[in-house]
Amino acid sequence: MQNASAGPVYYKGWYHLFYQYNPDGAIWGNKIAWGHAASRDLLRWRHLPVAMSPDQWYDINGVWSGSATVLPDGRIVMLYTGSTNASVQVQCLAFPTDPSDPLLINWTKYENNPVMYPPPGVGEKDFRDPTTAWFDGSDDTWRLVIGSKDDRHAGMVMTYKTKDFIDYELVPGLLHRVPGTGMWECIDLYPVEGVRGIDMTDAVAAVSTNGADDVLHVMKESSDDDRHDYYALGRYNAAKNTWTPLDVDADADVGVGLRYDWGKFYASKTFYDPAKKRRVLWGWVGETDSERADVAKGWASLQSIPRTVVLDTKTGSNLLQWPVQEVETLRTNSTDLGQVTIDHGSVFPLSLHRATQLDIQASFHIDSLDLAAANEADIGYNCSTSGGAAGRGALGPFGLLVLADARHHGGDAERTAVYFYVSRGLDGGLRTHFCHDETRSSRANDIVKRVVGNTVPVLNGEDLSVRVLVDHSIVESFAMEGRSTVTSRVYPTEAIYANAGVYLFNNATGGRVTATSLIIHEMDSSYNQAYMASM
Ligand code: DQQ
Repeated sequence: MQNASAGPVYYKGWYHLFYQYNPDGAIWGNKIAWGHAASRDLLRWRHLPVAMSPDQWYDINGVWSGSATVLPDGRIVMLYTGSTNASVQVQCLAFPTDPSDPLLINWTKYENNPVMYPPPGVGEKDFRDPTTAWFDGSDDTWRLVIGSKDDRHAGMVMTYKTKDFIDYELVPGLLHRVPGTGMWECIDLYPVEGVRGIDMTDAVAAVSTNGADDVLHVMKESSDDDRHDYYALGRYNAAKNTWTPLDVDADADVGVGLRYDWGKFYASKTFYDPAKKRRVLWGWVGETDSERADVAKGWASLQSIPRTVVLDTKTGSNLLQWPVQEVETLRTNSTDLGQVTIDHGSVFPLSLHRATQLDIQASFHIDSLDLAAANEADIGYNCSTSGGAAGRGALGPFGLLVLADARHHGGDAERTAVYFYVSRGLDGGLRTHFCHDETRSSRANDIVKRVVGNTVPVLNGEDLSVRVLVDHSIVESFAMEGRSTVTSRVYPTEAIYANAGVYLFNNATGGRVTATSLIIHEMDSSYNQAYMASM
């Protein structure tokens, strides 16, 4: 079983993914170790030996999540959470045993671990997942943050500073706290700008020298209560140890507002890729079938396709997530279907050679999207509660059916619907929703099937666009250039191999929708191009 990613890092030409791994089975357990894989391109991976096992008093109940910091001289410092023999959460230090090994196969735990204990007032089981550290020139210390919760069920973030990664000092005050959100796992804090990524250390240095904290910083927490990853944009000030959300509305804060992904996506982590000057995000995509099925198949959980993360400079209020460009190297047959108009109440099959692994790029235009139609749009739509792809309205739902039975559609034929639905808000303005309907995705009945999604910002004159990555049992969608994303695990039993198909559909009650552009790339499997052991 794998779970959260831990300590992703780029080192000597290789990307490293460490992840929470139970070598004993397909379920979570008390012997969690760090699994390890490495890649040169984020796509084709070499599985490597377990990097760290629970074998010391301070991590015998689990080598839990953590983060890598690359020091200016190139050395890696790895901080992770150990669950001790008394199940107390402590922070521990480890180093590559052989820094000249680009594969970082062997790891040495620091002899005087642990280096941090839960501070007074913090629960001994509420202190985990240290972040990557960054250098703050204002007092020449490295800073890092750790998530927790207080005794009133508020999620919170504490800052530590250190000069040598051995002695740590708790910085007074909390970096952030949001009532009612419970335990915050796998905190991430990083700067974002438009177009390309910047390193945390560079951003903090810019603030220290310019005195202006104008670089936006994302704060992300993984809510243990509901198992979703929430973020907000804000201003970070290292000297004052403050992070202030841009949007001060209580319902827009970390833990209650924006999510990275509205589907199955949790305990994610980013890292800065110095080779391509970008920030890369990975999420843990768990199973939605039963534990019994996972045990039977002998494995559980995926990592999402790695995503670049930048600020959406058009809206200024959200991130843009997009599959790393390397994904495009897996494209094989590409079909440009040009313009297709879909009448209300109709379904349009697309003729493809193979539809189990796809990269679909589609843009839609509602032909009747004028004021009259807007007045018809229904109020208060909600992806999860408004009837899914079968619930009909004036301006939706319309979009794609993927991993859909190519032999017949409708009724109980298997399909996963990826769609837009335009409705009216209480203020009369239009709202665009982007949703996945998983309820018909499989005939198997031991699966959690839901309708998931949320509103997505659409600016004046923009068509409704989506990129959908399909890979047998996972559908990852990026709406409006990545303003909103939805990931679904689906388990078709009939819409598989040659019987898998793709349809366009428009289930609105009136009007027409035009797919103004529709390009479908069939994708190769990265396994077909795996590294040889000798590489
Ligand atoms: N699970 C890990 C923790 C992390 C959580 C333990 C994420 O480090 O907080 O496996 O699911």
